[in-house]
Amino acid sequence: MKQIPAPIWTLVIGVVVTLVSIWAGYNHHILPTEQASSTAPLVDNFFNVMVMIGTALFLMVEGAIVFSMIKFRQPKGDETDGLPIEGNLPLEAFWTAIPAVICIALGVYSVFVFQEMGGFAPGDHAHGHGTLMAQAPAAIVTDVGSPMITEGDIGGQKIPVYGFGASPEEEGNAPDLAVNVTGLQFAWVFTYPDSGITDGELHVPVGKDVQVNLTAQDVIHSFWIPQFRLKQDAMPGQTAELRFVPTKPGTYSIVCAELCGAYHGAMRTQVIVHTEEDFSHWLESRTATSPQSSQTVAINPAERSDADYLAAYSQGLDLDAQLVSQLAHSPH
Ligand SMILES: [Cu+2]
Repeated sequence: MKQIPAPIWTLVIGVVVTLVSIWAGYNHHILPTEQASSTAPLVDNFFNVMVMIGTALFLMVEGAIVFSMIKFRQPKGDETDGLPIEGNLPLEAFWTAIPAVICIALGVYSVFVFQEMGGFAPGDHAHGHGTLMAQAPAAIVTDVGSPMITEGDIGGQKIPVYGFGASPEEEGNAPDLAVNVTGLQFAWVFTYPDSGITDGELHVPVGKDVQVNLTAQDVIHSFWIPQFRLKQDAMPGQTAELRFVPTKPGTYSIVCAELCGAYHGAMRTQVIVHTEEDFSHWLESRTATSPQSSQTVAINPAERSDADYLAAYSQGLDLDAQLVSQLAHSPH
């Protein structure tokens, strides 16, 4: 039988490795399946490409090892040493160059993803001409916790803002909705500067450009929404911005991803992505009803008052008394 020439083998192996790697890149099921924000596909595509490259490298390296183990096995009865091979400059240059090219390409791609996510533009709207000021005069100052947290351009002095700002398409535009978020041991508190609502859960409308202004009252927390593929540290004395567009109505977990104390594990809440109509209903229900009304709590447990929400966490914990009372009597 005629031997199959080496170039044909190389080609066939190359095609098989490529196909298997692409398949693995899209079928690894490592990430949470749901993508619920505009950021999620960007992050996932990047991750998928890394899985593809990783799979190809794994197959080639392991394949070469297994092939060599079989092909170059010591024959029975052969007690001689192997060939004294030392160094192969072209080969070494080749296998140094490939990882270098891969790393640089991934680096460039990651910068592109970072830019698309708004990583280079936190705080940019402070100089923009958007409608934020008209909509939300209190937008830039969180009214929960101390010290007073500001962001953006205050008194001509640029205060550093961390996180993710507007996507390139939205750059210079004000967000559709601003929410101030404070992390404290061991809960998240959400305040809506436009309407004065305070809640223990995050409510956002689908398809809208949402800006979260994130800070912490006591220690560093980390605000993580896995289905949004967003995670940002909440730091005492500093504001971080997270801007995103929720793309899928539903309820998703918000998790503290920074070990912040004894009850860190309980520091969870949820984000409810409403349809636009549901969101305005929620806004109305929250602005029309006094938070002290026990009826609100009784009618819909999902919209418990914040004092109620925090009660579970505050017992025996060192919760800031002022903040809790602020929550209980927050103006509506
Ligand atoms: Cu925490």
